[in-house]
Order: sequence, then C-alpha cells, then structure tokens
Amino acid sequence: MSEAQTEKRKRILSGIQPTGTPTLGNYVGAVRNWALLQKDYDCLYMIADLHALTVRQVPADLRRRTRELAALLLATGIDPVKNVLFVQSHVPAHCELSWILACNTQFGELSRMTQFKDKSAKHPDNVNGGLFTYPVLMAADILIYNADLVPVGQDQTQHLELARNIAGRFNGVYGDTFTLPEGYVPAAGAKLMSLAEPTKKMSKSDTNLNSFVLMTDDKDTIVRKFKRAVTDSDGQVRFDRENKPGVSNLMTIYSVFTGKTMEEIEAEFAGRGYGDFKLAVAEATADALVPVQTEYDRILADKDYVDSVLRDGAERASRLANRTVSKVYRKVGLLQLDRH
Ligand code: AQP
Repeated sequence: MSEAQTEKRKRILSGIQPTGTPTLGNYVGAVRNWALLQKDYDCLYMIADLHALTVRQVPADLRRRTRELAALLLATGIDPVKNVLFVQSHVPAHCELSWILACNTQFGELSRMTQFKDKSAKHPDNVNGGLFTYPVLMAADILIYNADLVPVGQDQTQHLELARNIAGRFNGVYGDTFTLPEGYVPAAGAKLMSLAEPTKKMSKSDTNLNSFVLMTDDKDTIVRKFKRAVTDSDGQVRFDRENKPGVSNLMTIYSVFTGKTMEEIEAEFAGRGYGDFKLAVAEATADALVPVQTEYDRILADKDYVDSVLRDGAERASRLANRTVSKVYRKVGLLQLDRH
C-alpha cells in the first residue's frame, strides 16, 4: 500500500482552461500526471471555462473546445468514475463562494498579483475586472472542495498563497471552515518552453503557431514544428538552460518521452547535427501522443458519452460545493429559509 493510502486519501483539485487545444507543455506539465494521481488521491478535474473568459473568446470556439478538452482528458486515462471531471460553469456555487471571498480579500492583495500585471500588459485593450479578481475565483475553486493539494506551476504559487491567506483569514473571523491547501509538485513534471522563443513558456494561446506542438498534431506536423524549432549556432546537443535554451528545451522533451538522462542524450547525439536530434525528438513525441490521439478521436465521436460524463461530474461536484457554500452563507449571516 502506498504512503498516501495508509491515511485518509487526500483531495486534489486541478484545472485547465479551454483557451485552445492543449499543448505538449500542458500535457507534460500537467495533464499527463493527472491520470497517475487517481491511484493515490481523490481527484477533481475542472475545465476552467469561467477563467477563460478573462481573455476575449469566440463563443462558438469556447463551447466546442470545452467538449473537446473533456474528451482529451478522458483519452489520457482519467477515469470519470474514480475522479470527478466537470466544467466550472456547470457548478454555479464557485461564483457564489467567489463573491463571499471577494468581500474578504483586500484590494492591495489583488494589486500585488504579478500575473495580473503580466496579463494586463499582454492584453492592454482588455484589462477587465475579471482579470483582476481571477485569483479570488481560483481561491473559491480550491476552497469550495476543501482541497488538500493543488498542483501548481511556478506562475501560480502566488495565487495559491493568496487562497491560503483568504482561507486563514475567514477561518479566523468565522471559525474553522476551510482546509488550507498546499501546493503539489508532481514527481514527473517539467516546464516546456516555446519552440519559437525558448525563453518564454509554451502556451496554447500563443499567436505564433510554430511556438507549440498541440496534443492533437499529427506526426508530419510535429516533425515540421520541431525542424523549425529555434536552437543556436554551436551545433552541440548539450544541456545548458541559460546559454542554450532551445536545445535544452528539446532535450527536456526527449528526456520526458524516452526516460533518458541529459548525459545519455548528450552521448547519444555527440558529433551529430541538430537535424538528427530534432527528428528523434519529433518521433519520440509523436509515438507518445498517437495512442492518446486515437483514443481522443474515438471518445469525441460519442458526444452523448462526453456530455453524460460532464453531467455526472457537475452533479457530484455540485453536491460537495453546495455543502460548503451553505455552510459559508450560514457563517457570514445570510438568511437561509430552509434552516432554523
Ligand atoms: N509550457 C508549459 N509547461 C508545463 N506546464 C504547463 N502548463 C501550461 N503551460 C505549460 C500547465 O498546464 C496546466 C493547465 O494550464 P491552463 O490552461 O490552466 O493555463 P496556463 O498555465 O495559462 O496554460 P497556457 O497553455 O499558457 O494557456 P493560455 O495560453 O491560455 O494562458 C497548468 O497546470 C499549467 O501549469
């Protein structure tokens, strides 16, 4: 029995935004690990469509992508019976709790969030209130399920800290209500960088289509994108994030899919050009993605099945979430007619 099973199973909440087809970065850094976590934890997997609205979306695309994302998550092996897979907007309680938490969050705290500053700079024409209060909704997403653990990348640690602060403050004023969530760093996670600008994170909403590999890209596309990946002129396959970010990023990808260490990769490609190396990275990537893609096509063809999973997920998530909201409403003094 694993360590996590000897005590009460911990609860994990993870989310992904339907802002585009997930990239290799989303897969390696997050989604690939999710199916592994279900063995040891009670997992809730959320498609964060409300968060996606902080950036302008094409409505029809957002709707389509939400269903596609659900199918893709199922294709990676997430079991919808063992886990709760749901769409954020299908559980209105998130917004209800978010308001209460917003009333317990200071303007100054939100002003300090670096992601707000970054995203405002990236979308200067749409610095909306949702972008500013996004961390409060994220706190609600986590606290509403009393999640013990939240897998977060470096860019989200500040938001998790805020969620902990809000929870601690609320507990202090109204009595013990929320679990204080901890960050969780998956054993086999890695941050992948853009293929076009390797000092920047690989992102699904990047406007440069050559900057990412999508989880649904076919082998020819994958080969083409890796061939174009920015490297350097010194011609040596050597791991050095600082001075050789492009090559190091490709080595990270190769290492993830082959299990080889950086030293083994350096030895394998010593004296060979980047051409051979890029092709090997592309092949290892395509080999890893093909089984997921085959399963994805099969699952997506059955829309009724995907929708039934989401309906069931929404019901199960709502049951947990409504319980928390009801408790919070009572604690803050909102009149509930069905209570005495
Ligand atoms: N490049 C990456 N390397 C490793 N992990 C990554 N993640 C995202 N990009 C990388 C992880 O994927 C999960 C889901 O991310 P998200 O969709 O909620 O938002 P994000 O982090 O903003 O991802 P993107 O692809 O960059 O989306 P857009 O372009 O819409 O902003 C998270 O766990 C994240 O850490």
